[in-house]
Amino acid sequence: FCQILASGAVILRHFALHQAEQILSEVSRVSEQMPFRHMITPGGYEMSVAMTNCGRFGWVTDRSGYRYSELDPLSGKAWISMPPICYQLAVEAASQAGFNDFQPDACLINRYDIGAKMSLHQDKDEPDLNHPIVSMSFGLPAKFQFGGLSRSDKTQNVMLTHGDVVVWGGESRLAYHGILPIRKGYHPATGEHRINLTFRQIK
Ligand code: MD5
Ligand code: FE
Repeated sequence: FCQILASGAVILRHFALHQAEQILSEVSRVSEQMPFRHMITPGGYEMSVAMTNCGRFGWVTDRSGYRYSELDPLSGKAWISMPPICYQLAVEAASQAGFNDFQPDACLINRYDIGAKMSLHQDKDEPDLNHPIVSMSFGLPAKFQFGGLSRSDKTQNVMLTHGDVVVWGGESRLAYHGILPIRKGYHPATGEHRINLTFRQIK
């Protein structure tokens, strides 16, 4: 079932539930070769969220800034290709939300340990903001903060749970958002973690 959170923001509850085990085993396979790491923001802070990528492009940050890179800065090698099951489900989710020409070529994989958070920010490193972002959540639940186009706009909290998929497009594409610190817990699929995949189209 499908909920409209705001103009352009569609929550597909449990949309990835049946594929969860398969997707999480692909995440393990990717992270065996391209391990999760805590990247450094341009301001010099270590992110509490651990990240890796798959697909042609990966999102990276270091002291010189945020960018998409075809190479993993740790290994110097190209990222692992995007697993077809992930690609297909992301395309299907985008299509359910009315985006019929979404061809993701970047998948950022976020691993949140207990206490990890992501402060309020906008996703604006992608060259074509007409493409949506599809996000899939697995494991421990998260309280997602969803705001407006200004940092100071009031935010609403939305719980994202195992198997939920959100399509962020249209007017919500540039909305401020964040993840409040993950609360202590255990999920049978991920243990003491929340895993989030975001699919983006760079080229
Ligand atoms: C997460 N990740 O749950 C979120 C899911 C990130 C990030 O924020 O940048 O890796 S993506 C949420 C998102 C993307 C684009 C727009 C909006 C939300 N929004 O308008 O709220 O780890
Ligand atoms: Fe974001």
